[in-house]
Amino acid sequence: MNFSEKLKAWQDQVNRAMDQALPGSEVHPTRLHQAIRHSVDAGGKRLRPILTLGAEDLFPGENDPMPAALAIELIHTYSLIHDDLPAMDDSEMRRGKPSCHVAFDEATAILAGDALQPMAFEWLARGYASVPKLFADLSLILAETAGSRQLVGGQMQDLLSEGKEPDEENLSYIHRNKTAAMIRASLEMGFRIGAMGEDMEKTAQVREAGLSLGLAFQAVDDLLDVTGSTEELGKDAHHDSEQGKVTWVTLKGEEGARQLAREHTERARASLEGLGGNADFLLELTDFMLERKH
Ligand code: GRG
Repeated sequence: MNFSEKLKAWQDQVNRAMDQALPGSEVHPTRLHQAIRHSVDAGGKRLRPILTLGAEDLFPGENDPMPAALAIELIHTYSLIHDDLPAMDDSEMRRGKPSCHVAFDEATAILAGDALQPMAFEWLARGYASVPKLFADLSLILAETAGSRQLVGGQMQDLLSEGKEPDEENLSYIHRNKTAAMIRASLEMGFRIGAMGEDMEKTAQVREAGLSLGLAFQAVDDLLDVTGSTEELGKDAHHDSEQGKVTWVTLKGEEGARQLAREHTERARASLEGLGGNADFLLELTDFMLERKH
């Protein structure tokens, strides 16, 4: 299979596994489960689960990476639902559809996001029950990444910085924690599940690769906010600029942001190449993420 075929095959596998594992929309209370499905099924790129599958495939082992891949997508989806709320980023569109609170209501969207968080750890517990050390390590990576020093901390700092003077150090903190940490964790969890998962030197290199990939992803996201259309993006274009958000484009201009994305991409490639193993898919995905249009 070439790169695009493999990407599509993995996206389909993730979507099927997700559909099977999620409570059906007929499960009581139906409104909550419909809201969860509305957001999870809305057509995200499944980038994080695919990074997990790709990282396990670097040194394939005997454990299935899919439960971890789904768990990280649940946390990612909860963060999008809550980020779209009026109290946070106030976005009406997500993944080409009305945001959860627009399609349902605010209370339901809060609860849908709340429910997705324990569900992620429930799926890890079910998926790795027979490998307790692996379950503990994966839970620790995901809990730390989603917690107050990383994902939630990055979001807090982002909210606190709205309308403030541009500050490169602060922006780096926000992007490292709000965006790059979850991308790093996706790779790290997949690598941990594979055959070399307990090699600390390689783990450090995987973390480096993931962080650089995440920072490149965010620089591209900042660029797409000014260059993409709402139709292409599936969410409101120019949203950051309209909200007075500081981004790499406001700090460094379009060319500066593009240059930054290229530099982080190069760093991610170098770390991945240094790992050995079956890195071809992840290397192509790294380039694909730089060129993405949504
Ligand atoms: C509410 C705790 C909390 C955190 C929210 C995810 C997030 C943090 C904010 C979303 C705003 C944003 C543009 C973040 C940066 C990049 C990002 C996470 C984009 C969305 O990820 P994609 O493009 O989305 O992978 P899909 O829909 O394809 O999964």
